[in-house]
Amino acid sequence: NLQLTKESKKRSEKNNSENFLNDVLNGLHSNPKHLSSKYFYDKKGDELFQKIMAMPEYYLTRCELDIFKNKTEELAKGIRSNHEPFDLIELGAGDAMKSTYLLKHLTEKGTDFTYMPIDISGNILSVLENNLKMQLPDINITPLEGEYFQMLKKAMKLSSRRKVILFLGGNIGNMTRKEAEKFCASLHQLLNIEDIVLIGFDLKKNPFTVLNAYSDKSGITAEFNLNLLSRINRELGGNFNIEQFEHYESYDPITGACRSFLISLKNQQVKIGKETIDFAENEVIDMEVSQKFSKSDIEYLAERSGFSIAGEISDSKDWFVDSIWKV
Ligand code: AVI
Repeated sequence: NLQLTKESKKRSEKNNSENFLNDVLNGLHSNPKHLSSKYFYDKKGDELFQKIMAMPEYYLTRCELDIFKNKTEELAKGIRSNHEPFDLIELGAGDAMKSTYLLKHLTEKGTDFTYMPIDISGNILSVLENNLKMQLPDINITPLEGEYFQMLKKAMKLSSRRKVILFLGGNIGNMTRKEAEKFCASLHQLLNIEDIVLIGFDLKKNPFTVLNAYSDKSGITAEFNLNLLSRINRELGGNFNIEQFEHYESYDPITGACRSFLISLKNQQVKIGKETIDFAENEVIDMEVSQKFSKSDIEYLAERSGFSIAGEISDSKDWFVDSIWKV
């Protein structure tokens, strides 16, 4: 049995690295060139993201933490239904810093639930599991490593209890508007009538505040982006010269799209395995979108994907909102 598990793990690692290679080559052979920010999170990327969350400019984590620390009862009320047992599934759980407040509250109230954190990074999931077992030794936890929908389907098979989905941190903002709509519609299809989604949105605000959060003076966000090129070097046999690329951030306060790019500083050729990619001087790679929303943008997204809004809980500055959606 152990042998089987090992083999299936090896197979899935091979699949993952093949997908990574295909996505990278497709992206870099496109015009404009693009890479997917879902690949930011290797071990180094996880560390850099932890540093980002601690930066003074990066307000998102603190705002949502404010909600989870100070409005825990409101959150719990929003997701509980007649005190029935449920599965609490967190998409992109990371280190679960914020959700731990909710988990603690639910545990103290004697709520019957299983916590199922889903993350693409097995590394961060084991950190999370160790931390939680120390803080809340009695919690039922089933970590699921992989892509959101694959793991959600797995979670659906594991139990038939009511589901509460947490999708925090403004992760939805890392999808384009179209992708977000598709994602929410697929989520809606998968869920049942009593299920609830709690989803975090970073709100449109002073454009300087947003831009500064993604173009910090210390250069951590730049390093976070450049690390993907290093990861390609390490894992796919690339030879990017990191010094020859520079991070550029833009924010459009009308559409709410905050976007990260890497600029090639000269004409250059980069090898990835046997493939060669040409870069012109000043050519950009589109790296990431971090979409900001107005409250009506959120309503529109909920409606378009078949959900109705049952409540919204904001931080004290009204910069971030956790929206409660009913199927
Ligand atoms: C994970 N995600 C919500 C972050 C964001 O704000 O878009 C990723 C990030 N990129 C740069 N800084 C933080």
